[in-house]
Amino acid sequence: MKVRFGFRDLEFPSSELSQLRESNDRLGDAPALWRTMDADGYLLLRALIARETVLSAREAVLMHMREQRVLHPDTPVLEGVMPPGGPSIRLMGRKGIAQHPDVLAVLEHPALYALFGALFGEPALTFPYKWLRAVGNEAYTGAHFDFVYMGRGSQNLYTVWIPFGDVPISQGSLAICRGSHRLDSFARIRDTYGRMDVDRDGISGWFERDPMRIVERFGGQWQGADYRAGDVIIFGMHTMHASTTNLSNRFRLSCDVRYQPAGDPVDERWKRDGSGHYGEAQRDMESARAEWGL
Ligand SMILES: O=C(O)CCC(=O)C(=O)O
Repeated sequence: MKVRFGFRDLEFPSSELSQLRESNDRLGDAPALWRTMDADGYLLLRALIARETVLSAREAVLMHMREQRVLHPDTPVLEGVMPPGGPSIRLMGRKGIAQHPDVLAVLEHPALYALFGALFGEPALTFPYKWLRAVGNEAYTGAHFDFVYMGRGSQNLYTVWIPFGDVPISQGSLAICRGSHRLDSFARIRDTYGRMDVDRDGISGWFERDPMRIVERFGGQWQGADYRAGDVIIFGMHTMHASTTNLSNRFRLSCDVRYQPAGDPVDERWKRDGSGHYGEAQRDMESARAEWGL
């Protein structure tokens, strides 16, 4: 299948973009899950959440989008078709549609609390802020570490990326650079960019707009997947990730949320009354990378 990654056209699966590995066979075995997380930098868990629960959340988001007039008027709402050149919509936050009960039923699903409770060996908490996204045609997310956006609290913080519906790779889905969290060839990136804070350091967040350049220069392996409603992918703050480009005429709906041990410090920006991001990017990534010799 032809996909676009950043602005390059690639085949999937291929040596450039291979298939993410599933870890469902390790569910219930926390040490085995940790071994996979340590080796690969992620856990892809299929059907962790009931499909119907995710589809109800998808419907709630799309009904909201229809009310906001961002969907193509002459198409079925549940397909989430965007009008040519239509407006985008901001969905993230601590209020509004991101906190709809059907949406929270997915993002704070008991299966996620149970999984993280087992992984941490203590109760888990999740940030009230929810990064709900409707990603339009030709849009994608550049390669980055999540640490730069939320690294002030727990050292044991994890992202869960959750597709709101079936999201084929050609519609823009999450891709991981396997090995980026541990390979020696990424050490300089982890020690420079990987210690930044977008608000404190006034830096733009994406390390690279052209994700394939990362593996060409530093090694690792980009991996992606076609996702189904109910699947989740979990990764740590220093796993390089990006999304493929949405080549369809339908919004890609997804949400990324964070889990950590409940007893650990929490990045104050993402608490119930936190500020969210407050800094402005003063430094572009190109000049920062030149200073770091990257
Ligand atoms: O959904 C996306 O396009 C980006 C998600 C992401 O960067 C994340 O989950 O940390």
